[in-house]
Amino acid sequence: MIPWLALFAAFAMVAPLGRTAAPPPKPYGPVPSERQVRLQEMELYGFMHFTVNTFTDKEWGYGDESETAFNPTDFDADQMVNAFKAGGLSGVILTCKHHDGFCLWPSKFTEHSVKNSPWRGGKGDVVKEISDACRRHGLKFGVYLSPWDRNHKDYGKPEYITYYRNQLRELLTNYGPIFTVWLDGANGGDGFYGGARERRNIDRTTYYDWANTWAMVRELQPEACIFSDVGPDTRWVGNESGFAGDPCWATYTPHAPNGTNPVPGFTVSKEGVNGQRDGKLWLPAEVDFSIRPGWFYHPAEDAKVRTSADLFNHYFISVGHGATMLLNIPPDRRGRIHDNDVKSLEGFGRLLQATFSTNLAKKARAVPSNVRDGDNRAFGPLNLLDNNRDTYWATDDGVTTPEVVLEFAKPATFNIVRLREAILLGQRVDDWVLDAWKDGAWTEFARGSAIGACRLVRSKPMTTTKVRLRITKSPVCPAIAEFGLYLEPGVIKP
Ligand code: FUL
Ligand code: CA
Repeated sequence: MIPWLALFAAFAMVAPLGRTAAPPPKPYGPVPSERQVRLQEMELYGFMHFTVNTFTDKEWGYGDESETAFNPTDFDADQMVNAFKAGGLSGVILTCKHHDGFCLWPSKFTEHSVKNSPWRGGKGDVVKEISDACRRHGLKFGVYLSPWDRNHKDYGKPEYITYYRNQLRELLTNYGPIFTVWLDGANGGDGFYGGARERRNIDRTTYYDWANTWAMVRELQPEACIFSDVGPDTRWVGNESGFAGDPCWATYTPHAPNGTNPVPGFTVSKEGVNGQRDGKLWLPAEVDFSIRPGWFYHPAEDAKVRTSADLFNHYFISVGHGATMLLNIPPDRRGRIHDNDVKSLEGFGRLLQATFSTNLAKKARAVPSNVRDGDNRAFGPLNLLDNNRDTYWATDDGVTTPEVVLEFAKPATFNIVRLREAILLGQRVDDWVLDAWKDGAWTEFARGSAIGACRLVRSKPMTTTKVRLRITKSPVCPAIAEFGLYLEPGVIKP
């Protein structure tokens, strides 16, 4: 039994009035690991795309860029990390090396790095400065290390895999705790490759030998998640436009386009958008997209920064569909986050804060149609309102379509509903409906299928004394961790 489940069991044993312990519901289907739960609970974190491209105005450097191109004029890690923090982001994933092969840290294994740039007289280390700033400001730090390397002469040969692992080892040993390792599946073939200037095609199913690289990550940073098209901890949602499907199941079976072995860069990526109800793995989707049209900073895009309202909309269709939101904000040529991006992030952070800091459901009485084990408090409805994802309302095993009503003494006005399942017990619910009490009768205002770690419903504002959640289909008894109601600022027109 994993410790978290042991905790559930222990909790269940503290039944009131000396009642005997009631077993918690049995997990259903694939369940998350602790590291996956931790990542899902982060919900929203940031990408930082920075390299020679920032200075050459490119998205994919060819690999022949001079190290002297990298020269931020006013680098400030605190300013950047604070901008991420203002947006409510809980972590930063830095492109330590992008496809062009330039390293933002002074790697021992190449000359193609900050150590040969004019920045900080060749003594600088972007990875160190950003990871230290993250720790100072309470954000987690993660690494992106591009498997495709258009600079390295050995790319395509076995020697390069040794090089790649040596670099990953540096990143995973010298910069403190890493929350995620981001493994990009991209490969465009042609590159500089140490002057060869040719096309190098690799067999993606065998070349990288991912199993052994993953094992190294587990050994060096056991708490870190690994992202790739096939996991093992998080999957690509299959688009870079900023949304997860509805539904978006955390359960997923990656498939190769030709029916063989799926590997990073070789999957039917559009399946990532919804996952599959009967997916074999717990592999939640991560929604990566940029605050600007490009991943890297381009001066011509300064007026094309997404607004706070736009980011907020995307929160509902990523986090609100059970995925995590990975928002890219690229540093500019100073080595700072541009003012337009900072303003947008600050506004976004304020919207999140103003919306989710007050859970109106806390004022309600939750009245369920059934509680597991004859009203055992360990599974009771108060667990829906305690802002704790580990406690949940559950019903008896045979009761798979229960309902729970939030009753208010005075009418409440809300426009957002947040549902969470107790995901340590798997993704259980198939279908649900929400109703509000209106003019003496129930009126349906939303329905859906997957719930998972988080399901947000955003609608027009409603004022009512009763809100009802009906589970209309579930293969096993539901285990619902949270049922919250919120009102976003500005939706009520004066
Ligand atoms: C893609 C890359 O090719 C883009 O440049 C970017 O890094 C994005 C996050 O992943 O595969
Ligand atoms: Ca709870």
